[in-house]
Order: sequence, then C-alpha cells, then structure tokens
Amino acid sequence: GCYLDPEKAGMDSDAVFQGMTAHLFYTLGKLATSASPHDLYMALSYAVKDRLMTRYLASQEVIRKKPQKTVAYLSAEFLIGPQLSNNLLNLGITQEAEDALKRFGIESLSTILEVEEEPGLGNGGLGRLAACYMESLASLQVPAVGYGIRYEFGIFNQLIRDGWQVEVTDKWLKGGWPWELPQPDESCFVGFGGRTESYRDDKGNYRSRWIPSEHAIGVPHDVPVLGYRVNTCDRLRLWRADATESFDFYAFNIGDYYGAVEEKVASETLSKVLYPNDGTDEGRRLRLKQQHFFVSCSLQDMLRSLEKRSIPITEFPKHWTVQLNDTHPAIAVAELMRLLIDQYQIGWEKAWNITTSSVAYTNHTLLPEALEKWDLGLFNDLLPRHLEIIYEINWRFLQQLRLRYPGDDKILQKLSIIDEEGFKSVRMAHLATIGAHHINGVAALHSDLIKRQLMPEFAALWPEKFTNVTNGVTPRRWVALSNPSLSNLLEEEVGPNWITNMELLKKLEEKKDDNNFLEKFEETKLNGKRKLSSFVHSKTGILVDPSSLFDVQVKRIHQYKRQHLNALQIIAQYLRIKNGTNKFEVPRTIIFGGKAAPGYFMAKLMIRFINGIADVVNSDPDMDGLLRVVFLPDYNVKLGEIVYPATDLSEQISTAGKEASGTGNMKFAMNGALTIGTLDGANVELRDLVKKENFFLFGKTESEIMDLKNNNYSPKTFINQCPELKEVLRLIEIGHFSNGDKELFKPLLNSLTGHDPFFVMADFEDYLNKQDVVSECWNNKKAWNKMALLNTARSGYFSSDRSIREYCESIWKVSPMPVEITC
Ligand code: 26M
Repeated sequence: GCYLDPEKAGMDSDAVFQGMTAHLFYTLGKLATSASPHDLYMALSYAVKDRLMTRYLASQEVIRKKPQKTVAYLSAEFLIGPQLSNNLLNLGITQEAEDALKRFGIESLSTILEVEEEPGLGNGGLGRLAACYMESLASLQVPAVGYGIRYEFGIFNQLIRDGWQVEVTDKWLKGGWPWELPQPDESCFVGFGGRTESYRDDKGNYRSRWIPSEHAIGVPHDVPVLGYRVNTCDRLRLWRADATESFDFYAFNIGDYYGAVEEKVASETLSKVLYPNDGTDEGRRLRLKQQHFFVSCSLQDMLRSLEKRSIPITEFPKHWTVQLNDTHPAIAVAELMRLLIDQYQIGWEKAWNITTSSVAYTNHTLLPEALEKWDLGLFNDLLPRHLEIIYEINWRFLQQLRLRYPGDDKILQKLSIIDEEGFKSVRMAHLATIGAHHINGVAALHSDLIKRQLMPEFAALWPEKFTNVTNGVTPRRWVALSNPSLSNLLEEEVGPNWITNMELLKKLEEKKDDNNFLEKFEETKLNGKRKLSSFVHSKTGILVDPSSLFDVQVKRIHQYKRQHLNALQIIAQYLRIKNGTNKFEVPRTIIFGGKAAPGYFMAKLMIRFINGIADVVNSDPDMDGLLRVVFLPDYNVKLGEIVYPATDLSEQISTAGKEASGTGNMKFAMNGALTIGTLDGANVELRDLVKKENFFLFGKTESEIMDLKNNNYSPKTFINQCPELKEVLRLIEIGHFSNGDKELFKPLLNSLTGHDPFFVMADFEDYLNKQDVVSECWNNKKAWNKMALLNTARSGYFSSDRSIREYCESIWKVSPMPVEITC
C-alpha cells in the first residue's frame, strides 16, 4: 500500500522539478514566475519531504509487522539544525536538486539553503548530541523514536549592542516550517495538580487515585529522520501543548467564560519557550510542568503502541528501551510506575521490574549547580501522586540500604531521593540512578568521576550499572555537509565509504609526508577560511585575513569553559606586540561565538569583556597584520557549519574535571584543526587517539586541581609568580578595555583575583607558553599540515555511529533492522 507517483517519489532532477512545480502551485499558491527564494525553499522542502514519506511509512510498517525492540530517546532538547541540506545528502539527490533549481533561475543551492530557519530547540551540547544520535540511529537502521517538546520559541537569537548580549525571541515558525507532520489523532491527555484519594478496589486492596485539577493535551508533531543512503527513516516526535476543551465545559456552563479561556491560555504556555539555562537549574515550576508533560505523553504513546498490537503491557521492556538524556526526563521513572499501577492495575513488584528493566540514564554534568532538585512543596503541588510513588520507591530503597549498612544513617541521608537538609527537595539524579538499569557518563574521565566523586556509594552498591559511552558527532553533518572541499579530497583518497565508516580515514596516515597531498589538504582549509572571512565581514564589518591563523572558541559562555582565560591571553599578546617583545610574527585571528544564559551575569560580562578587547585591538594600527579579535553574534548550528571547516586552532580550555565531554572538540579535529586544551572531558581521549605530539596540552590535571582546592588555593600566589599576568590585570584595572571605566570589569577581576573558582590564574602561564609553541609550529606550515592531517585521520572514533553502536550493544540490546521498500 505505498504510493509511488514519480512527481512525489522520483529521484531524478526532472521529477524533483515536477514536484517543486506542483508544490509551488498547489501547496503554496504561487506561480513559478513570481516565486521568491523562500517560496522555492518551501517548494523544494515539500518535494523532499514527499520522498521521505515512502521511507518513513515503510519504516513504521516494519516496526509494526515484525515487532522488535525500539529505542525511545527522551530529551527535553533536540538541536537538529537545518533540515533541507541534510535530507538531500542522505537521500542522495543534492545534485538533482541543484539541477532542478537551475530551471527556476537559481544558480546555486546555497542561496536556497540560506533562507532556512533553524529550529533552535536546544541550548548547546546536550541538545545537539540528541540530534546527532537520532541521525546515527537512522543511519545504522535501528528502530528509534526521539521524544521531546515542540517549543514555539527556541533558544533566543543573540544580538550584540555596545558589546553586550541582547536576547531576541526566536520565532522560528513564523514563515512556516515544512518538515513536521502534526498527528492530532494521536494526542495524549496529561494531568497536573489536584490531590490523591485512597480507595479499596474490587479485591479489597487499598489503592490511590489521582484527581488532577488541570489538564493539557499533547499534540504530536513528527519530524522524519532519514538515515544516510538507507531506507530507515525514524521519527522525532515533538509534543505541543494544547488546551483542553471538555474539562472547561463546567466553567463555560456556569458562565465563567473568561476564566475558562484563561486556563486554556495557561496550558498553551506549557510548550511556549525553551529554558535558556544550560547548566544552572532554577527550579522553576513551569519547567517541571514541561518535563512531566512531554514524559507522560511519550510513555502513554509507547504503552498505546503495545495495546494497538495486542501485546501484553508486561512485555514493555521487550519492545521499548527508554533512554533519559540527563535528568530532565527523570520523572519517567515515577510516571511509568504510575501508569502501570494506576492505569493498568499491575502490582508494585512487577511494575518496578518493568520500569527498571527498560529505563537507562545518561549523566551530562558533575557541576552541583546543574543537578536538578525540586522543592518538595512545589513537587507535591504539581505531582502529588508521583510524590507518593517516589516516597514508596525511596522507602524500599532505604530498606535495602539499611540491610547493607546497618545503623549508618549518614549514608541513608546521602543517598535518599529526598534531600532533607534546608528546603526539602527531590533529587532527580537519585531517582534516575535508582530507577535505571544503566547509568553512563559521556567521556572516559567523566564516567570515572561519576563513580569516584559524584556517586561513590551508588557505584559501590551497583557496580554493574555504571558505564561509559564517549560522545560522538555525525560525520554527515559535521564533515560531508559542512566541508564539501575536504569531503571531496577524502573521497578521492579513501573512497566514499568513510562517511559511514570513519575508521577508513586511518588510511590518510600514509600521506603524512606527501607534500603534494598536504598542500591539497591545506587548500581545503583555506577554502573554509575564505568562506568564514566573508561571513565575518558581512556580520561584523571586520576584515580578517584568510591566511592568518584562525584560533576559535565557540561554545556556550560559562566560567568553567574559561573564555576569559583566552581573553587574558589575547591581552598578553597585545602587550607583547605593543612592547615589541613578541617572539613570533604570527598573524592570528581569534574568534569567539556563544550565548550566555540571560540571568548569568558573569557570563554576560565575559562577552562584554571580549568585545572591549576586540575594540581596542582591532582599532590599533600596531595590531594590523598581527592580531584580530572577533565575537561572532548568534552562534548556532548553521554558523557552526561555517566555523568548524575554517578553524586552524580549536580552544578546549575548560578547568579539568568540569567539562563532561565536549563535542565541539570532535568536530574541530575531524575538520583538521589542532587542539589547544586541558586534560578534560573527551580531550583526554582525543589526545590519546591523535597522539600527544599532535595536541597542544596545558594546564593542571583534575587531581592537581583537587589538590589546589584542598590546600586553600590562592590565585594571588600564581599572579605574583607571573609578571606578565600582573601587567595584563593592571591594564584591565585601569580601564584600558573599557574607555577608562574602572568599574565595568571589576566583578570579573574580583572573581579572578579573589576566589578564582575555575583556576584561571593557576593555568594562565602554562597556557600562554603553550600558545607560543602553537605560533612556533604555525611557522613551519608543513609540520602543521601534517599534524592537522593526522587529526582528521585519527578522529574516526568520534563518529556518533560508534557511540550509538556502543549504546545498542551494551545498554539497549537492540540490533539493526533493515527496511525494504516493496512497492
Ligand atoms: C536545567 C534546568 C533548567 C533549565 C535548563 C537546564 C539545562 C539545560 C541544558 C541544564 C543543562 C543543559 O545542558 C547541559 C549540557 O549541554 N551539557 C553538555 O552535554 C554535552 C553532551 O554530553 C557534553 O559534551 C558537555 O560537556 C556538557 O556540558
């Protein structure tokens, strides 16, 4: 029963042209003669979506007919980026689309790709990881559903005004978004608030019943996720919150029309906006509502899929494996228990068995301020039945602990789901750890620190639960799509299969001393740098030289990521040039990009600081040809695609032990950038893979940082030992980068010279010295190119295909299931 109209399914340029023409006319109501680039973008996207449908429906049928375990990836964020280019690539019709566009008078596909709005449904690393994982799941032909929230407003757009960040609402849906399929017939009903009641069932057992005071409806909006050159097309199911009509009838009847409309508006705000916090938990009520909303819809959806196929609910773990992307969806543990016990009348033991054999949890952070806790009062208010269930889970867990550690109340307090100190709260990481069969960190060092520092007692209790899956990124988007010039060279050299088997790039090692090849490799980089240079000029008016060393730090702005360490180093270089003491005449362009959480004052001040330095440096003729500083506004996926291929030096300079993994580091290395970095997150593994002589290491190790912390770390000691650092700090203090304003950067200076919580002062000198080594290397272009090539050749391990294979084998126990198209 599948539909194969050539205009909808044909893969040649003629069919694509016909498809576009039909969509322009019938879907968009436009004549080809008056179509704007946006119209053509829409028409091409609809034509591409038609071609996804055959594969999408065939994939859903395969799962329905030959039931096998499906991965449910639960994430509050999916930062999927632009869709058109990726779908063209995975379908294999990029050239055909280009040819079709020519017939509409469009010379280059990129003019059409540029008008696509990207859905910013994530903050940064965690959301982007979820998107890479969906793409790899489909490419590996694994049945999977991504479950999340269809925020009406994604991460804010960032403007820079007078050097400060200004946030602007992201209205990504305004021009229409062609990639989603609303499925209102599969909507779900979700309750909030109210109270519980106990009653006796037919068998005389006491049970609890939840009577919510509010409801919302979740309407699924499905985004097809096609794998690379395969028929598997998985589903990203994003829930939009809608108002409930029926429950307001009472209010309507007694005449409270406006009251009823108010509740309607309130439930629609549920999926209104993404919280832009990335790393700090604010404990907001609406955020918990969002989490419960999408988790409840998703679990109901999974249970319903069993019912539809008449599979007993007790077989849930055979059909679904549920992965929690951080604790944001951790309420799933309680919600699945509630659904099994209250809706399906399954007993506690059996329900707990089902829950713990299907749920697994990925931790993404050790930072205490990022660990989610919910005030007990707030939690009880919003989810009273869930709190009862959590108490029961906790009581049984604590009983187990009492047996193992008789009389040790300390350990009970420490591991309890309920934090009894100060304001009582629910610790979501504990709930997730107790309810999951596996808990994994996202890089070797991070997973090790989870066991040693974050949850040593849990790890001792359940050593077999704790594991590592090092993050990865998809080579389709981050090399093939974003870096066509490098991709062509790779294909010439190792054949086309590197795109799905990145380990093939190892073959490039043979070319490491081949001058001719190294020059070609360098040329691909230069192409990327030319592209970025013209982008920088168009967005900031700054002229940068594509032959200079492009030194880049793009990521969310955070103190632990230490953009200010980079900034201080720039000032030191500036001073050296001013004093005539700079050793290496290496022209550098230092580029920053990233958003600060709107309520994170220090991060916003760091942006202002970088822009203050940029103003001074870029307007000083002494810096011409030697130093340029650029803050690129509004860093996002689209901009990342321009930045990674254009980078010579990747800055991965977080305080050791703080960055769980990092994934930008991997994208840079694949694209032939060298890394200057600390032994943090996945940098550790990156350095091992590319070999230490091809990585610029600096800074204290995690254990050295711990020692400093335990021995009353004093930044002053380090400042006093380093005259250059003193000079740098003095220059800031006198207002050199703030037009004489001595107050502006005081909070930053005070933090660095006072407590210096992220050990910037401790690592400064080593960092500065390592930057000299970088410059020295740059002066030997052949040696540099060789190192860069070895980075590309040895970074195959960081393909998300490898990560997903590991999840499939060791955590999910699922295998690929090819999809055939039979019509
Ligand atoms: C929490 C509460 C309220 C609102 C927002 C949040 C929140 C949102 C996103 C907290 C953290 C969020 O993301 C954290 C994150 O992106 N972590 C990063 O995950 C990457 C993928 O594993 C790692 O590579 C990074 O090292 C890690 O910082």
